[in-house]
This record gives sequence, C-alpha cells and structure tokens, in this order.
Amino acid sequence: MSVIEIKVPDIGDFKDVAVIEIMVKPGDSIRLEQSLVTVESDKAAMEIPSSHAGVLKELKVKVGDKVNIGDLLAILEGAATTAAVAPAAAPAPASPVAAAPTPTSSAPAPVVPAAVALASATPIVPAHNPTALPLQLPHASPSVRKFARELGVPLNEVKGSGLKGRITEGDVQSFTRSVMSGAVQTVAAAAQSKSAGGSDGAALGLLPWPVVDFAKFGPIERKDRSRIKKISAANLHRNWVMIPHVTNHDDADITDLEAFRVATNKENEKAGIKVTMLAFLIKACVAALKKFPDFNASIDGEQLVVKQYFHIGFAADTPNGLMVPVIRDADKKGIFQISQEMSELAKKARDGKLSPAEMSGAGFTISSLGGIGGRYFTPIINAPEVAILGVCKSTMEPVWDGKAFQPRLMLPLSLSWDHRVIDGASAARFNVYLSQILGDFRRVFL
Ligand code: CAO
Repeated sequence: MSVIEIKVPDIGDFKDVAVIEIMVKPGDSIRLEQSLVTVESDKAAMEIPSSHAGVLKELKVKVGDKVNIGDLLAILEGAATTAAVAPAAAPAPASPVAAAPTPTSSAPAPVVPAAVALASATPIVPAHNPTALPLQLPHASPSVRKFARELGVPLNEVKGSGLKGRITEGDVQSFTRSVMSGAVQTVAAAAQSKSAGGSDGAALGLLPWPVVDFAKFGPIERKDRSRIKKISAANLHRNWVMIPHVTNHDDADITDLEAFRVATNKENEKAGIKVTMLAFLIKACVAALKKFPDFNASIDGEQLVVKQYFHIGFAADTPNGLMVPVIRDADKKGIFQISQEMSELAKKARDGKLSPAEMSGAGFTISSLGGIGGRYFTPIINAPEVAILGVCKSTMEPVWDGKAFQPRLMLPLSLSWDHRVIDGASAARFNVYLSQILGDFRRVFL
C-alpha cells in the first residue's frame, strides 16, 4: 500500500478557481479517473478526476476553497496506477443558450443503480423546479448530467441544493424518488395528463385544486361531462395557458347593413333563404384578413405560416358543447352560399354529425353571441390560429355625428389576438377596418 497525493492537474489558464462541490468522502473506494471535486471559474465548471485508484484517506479541500494547478486535493492509499487526466468541463450556467445542449463527459459517472437510488430510506424532499426556463442550462457537473440522462431525469426541472443552486447527484436522486412516489410530476407528464383533460397544476408550480365536499353545504347533483366538453376543455385550457392573449374591443355601425339584410331576407322569404349578420361578418373578415394577412397565420417554430386561403371557423353552441365548423374558401363564396353552408354545418354540429374535415383547416374564427345577448367578451384563440373575433348583440345607441345624436345600430366586436404575432396597433387597425366595411359594405369590393 502506498500513500498517493492527488493534485490539481493543468486546468488551463484559470487561477484561483473555487471548489463548488465535493463528490467523494474519506473511506470511499476511488476508481481511476473518478471525479473527486468540481471547481468553477467565471467561465466554466470542471470536474477534477482522480489520477489514481485507491481508498480516500483525506480530503485537503472543502467547498469554497480556491485552488490552482499543483494544489493538493486529496490523499489516497492504494495501488500506484496513474493516468493522464484532464478535467471534464461543462459550460457555466450564467449564460443562457439558444438550445439546451447535452454536454458529454469524458469522466466516468459514479455508478448509482436507479433501483438503489429509489429504494433509499431518505425522506422525500421534492426537488422540483418546473418553472425553470427551458433554455437555461441547468447548473450541474458533467457527471451529474450523465447520471440524470441515464435515469431520464429532466435536469432543468431539478432544484439544485448545492452552492449557487448547483444540482447535485443527491438532488437528482431525490427528484427521482419524488416522481416515483407521486409527490411531483414532470412537466412532460403533466402536459400529457392535461391534454387528456386533467387539471393538475403541479407542472406550473400551482397549488393543488381545492377538494371540497360540496354536499356538506347543501344538496348537489353529479353529472358526467360530455365527451365534446372534455375535449374542448383540454384544448381551451392549453390555448389559454400557452397563447399570450390580448383582446381589443370596438363597435361597428351596422345600421345600413342590417336594413339591407332585413330587406334581402324579405325579398327571398319565399325561396326560404335567411341571411344572418354572421354571413356578412365572415365576408367582412375575409376582406380584413386580406388587408392584414398576419391575422390569417400560424406560428411554426421560428417561422410564421401565412395562409393564402380564407377558411373561416365559426363557434356553434350545441347541446353537447362547443364545436367549430369551418366555411372553406369564404373569399370565393357569396353571402347566400355562406349562409346556406353555415346553417347546414350548424345543424350537423347540433346533431353531432360533423366530420373531422368539416372542423379543420380554419385560419381565423368568429364566435358570435349576437343571437343571445351581452356586450363584449374575451374569446379564446383557437390554436394554431392567432386571432379570433367575438361578436355580441347589436343595440340601438345614440351616436354623435358632430351636430346631434343619431340612433345607430351598433355591433360590439371583441378581437382576441396572439401577442407573439400581432401587436396592439395592428389589432386596432384590424378592428377599425372591419368596422368601416361593416359600416359600408361596398368597401368589400375595393
Ligand atoms: N345582433 C343582434 N341580433 C343578432 C346578431 C347580432 N350580432 N346575430 C344574430 N342575431 C339574431 C339573428 O338575426 C336571429 O334573429 P331572428 O331569429 O329574429 O332572425 C337570432 O339572433 C338568432 O340567430 P342565430 O344565432 O340563430 O344565427 P347566427 O347566424 O347569428 O349564429 C350560430 C349561428 C350557429 C353561430 C349560433 O346559433 C351559435 O351557436 N352561437 C353561439 C356561439 C357560441 O357559443 N360562442 C361562444 C364561444 S365561447 O364559449
């Protein structure tokens, strides 16, 4: 048996680097090239591997010490096997990167079988940090990264307990135990359960949903939620959470348009044709989408897909829940054809007979509560679209014409838009333009 001194190897141009993590303890059997400590400069974190195998007798540094090349790190007792070792580097955590790389480590990771880690009797400490920025590289040494990769642990969700929030191997083990015990859920698992209609807010770091025994307060009835309601709930929830919504409200003067609509319906009464305001709105929106193409777009990664077709969805209230049939190529159709297709699609929706094709492909959606009432509301964007128009019931209002108040039929408009694609000025212009068209429908042909 020989006594071996382990010293800080050549770590490049760094001076006085801080020891931020000790990865071994006296009495441990150390393998050749096993990482002993992690040091960190302002640019990188490095693990210092052992140049010999043996049993660790004494550590000569502690967390917070500053070391330089040649400084004594540890004393081993054992066989005199040596190797030319170089520290394994990981990028410093302070600088966020465009995409999270997975650095590979040349240093062997400590072998901790998952089963052992999970069976440990250590109390469960949820080490979950689901709100960590996904683009920020987790603060961990290469061997901890490797360990996390082997266990399939999303390192950016692990809360570090080490110096400056550094993630240690113990944190990864503790996270794994927490997930296995059900105490925490990974963001991916939570997203999966959410898309299935679940309502677990753990992934967002929210308080659990209140569990209340309502029957304690009075009589209740339990009803199953329809399949459509569950599907639309999951979609609406995702859209509400993932899209930064803003809603602009405006009013359109539809006095003349309504008079025209009523007259048209009277003329065509015998033919059984009835036109509602929604058909005009669809046509007016097509004109506005042509002028503001970004409202007829979808985000696709770094790109914006701007559609050159004009398929308009409209929300239909059915006994089973909300459905959104689509009028295809609304730019190529007249008001009568749009009205007729709309009433057929709305009937199909109410009868539960819409095909998936009849509900897909919209570039923009209109949700009209005009037949019901109300003033304004904040419709939720129908992803992957980037805008939706909400319409409420028109009412006669006194409107100042510069000389006197005139009775005008005003239609309340509520345009919700995705702030990642559209800004407030464009949304205001869209509404102004839409109001101009509805105010004088001849503008559609300009
Ligand atoms: N202002 C005043 N009256 C209006 C109006 C408006 N903006 N829009 C429609 N009306 C009138 C119609 O002229 C019709 O009047 P009459 O019966 O006297 O002719 C009456 O209201 C009923 O219209 P409608 O609702 O049947 O027809 P529509 O073309 O306007 O709408 C449809 C069709 C399928 C969109 C509608 O029935 C519907 O389901 N709307 C609900 C959409 C919804 O739930 N949105 C919310 C989504 S977010 O949860």
